[in-house]
Amino acid sequence: MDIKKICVMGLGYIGLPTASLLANSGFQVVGVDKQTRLVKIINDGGVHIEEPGLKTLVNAAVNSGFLKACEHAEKADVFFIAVPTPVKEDAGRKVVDLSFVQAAAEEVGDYLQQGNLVILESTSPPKTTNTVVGPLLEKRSGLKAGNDFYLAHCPERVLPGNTLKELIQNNRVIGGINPESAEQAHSLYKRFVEGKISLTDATTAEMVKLIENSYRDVNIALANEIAAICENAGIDAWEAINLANLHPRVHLHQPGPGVGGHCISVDPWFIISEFRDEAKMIRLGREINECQPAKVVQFLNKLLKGIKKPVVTVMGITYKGNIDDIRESPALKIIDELERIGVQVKVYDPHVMQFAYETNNLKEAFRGSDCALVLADHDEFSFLYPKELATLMRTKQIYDTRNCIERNLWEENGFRCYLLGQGNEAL
Ligand code: SAJ
Repeated sequence: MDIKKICVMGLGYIGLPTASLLANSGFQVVGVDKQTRLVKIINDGGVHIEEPGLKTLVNAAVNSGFLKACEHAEKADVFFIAVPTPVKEDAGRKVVDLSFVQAAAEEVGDYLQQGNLVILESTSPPKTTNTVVGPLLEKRSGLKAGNDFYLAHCPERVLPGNTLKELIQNNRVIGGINPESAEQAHSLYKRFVEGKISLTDATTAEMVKLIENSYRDVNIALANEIAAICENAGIDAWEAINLANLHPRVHLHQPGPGVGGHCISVDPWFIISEFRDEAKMIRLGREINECQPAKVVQFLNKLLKGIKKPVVTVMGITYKGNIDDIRESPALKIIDELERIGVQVKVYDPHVMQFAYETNNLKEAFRGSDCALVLADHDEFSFLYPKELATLMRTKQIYDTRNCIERNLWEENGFRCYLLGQGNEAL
């Protein structure tokens, strides 16, 4: 198949890096997004998300004329669908919201031609490619999937914060609706992927992606449970987990204030909602992780006991460190709950410019505070100067839920330091 032009539906955390990588690989790329503001930013060579190296890549792609952003699809040889698949509440149950995938598939269907290849990259429940995307494409185009055009699912696997490297280096799984579709997708991916590419059917590929994120969610839940046990037993969970991980067949993840982001906190629901009887452990993992923010507030409450009109400085509101993404961040639940119980919250996050709550500069966030609460492990936090911050605070305490601060330094400057997952006899 001679590929000259590629249309990428969705210019978010996956679509934009993919589109710019393809453009810089010499393909003519049209990136499609429904947000006018975003289309303009990209066509001006800018980016709307923080991701190392992305701005340079987008700038080069736009300036070379190989990438343009539009609000509507165009005829092309290949179509990528990289739109969000969030969860929604339906009769009290969390189920996948496929509306963005459906809308993208319908639009692609309008431009689809004989011999084209369509690739679904969005994380999707098993059978979505075969029973949702395929039929919509067929209906809108009048063509037959597998005969007139190729269709494959190739789930994205990149880690935000390391996207550009992982887009090229990660191993990939490609699932075709038939072997020819998988082969066609393979011939495209091998032009920019250095990792191993494995071919399978579309439904297996969908399941593989959900298994990966469910594995990580359950593993983090186990770490969070171990943290609670260690707190009770007066042991440092971080040390215990690190030591256990020295075993060649143990790979425990880290505890924290909860699991956020648009993937790990979302994707396990795609399995739970469809396989209610079977997905027992995956559900429990989700429940444990969803309870972490409440546990953080519970512990914080002990530190604020006896303080009238307590003030807390939240350090980092993103779902993890060194990114600007606040989607599903545990910080949101924690701040809401603190405000509900009458704690004044001051937010400091050097990565986030816009937030539902007012963000403060560093000094303002620490002024009059009774406890600093570290929720995201931004690198900047290890360069803070506790001596100066100590003079601003009313009560010198810091509660680190990520094990990322230079504890000795804070203690030397008069702070009482608390760590999630570490037993503390004084409390
Ligand atoms: N977290 C912990 N403890 C850990 C690791 C993570 O509490 O040991 C928390 C983080 O703080 C964060 C959440 O989990 O709140 C998720 O972060 P993450 O770094 O585990 O994952 P994501 O959501 O940024 O990206 C994941 C990745 N999946 C896997 O590693 C299996 C990525 O490769 C996927 O492409 C991405 O989901 C996705 O788009 O599905």
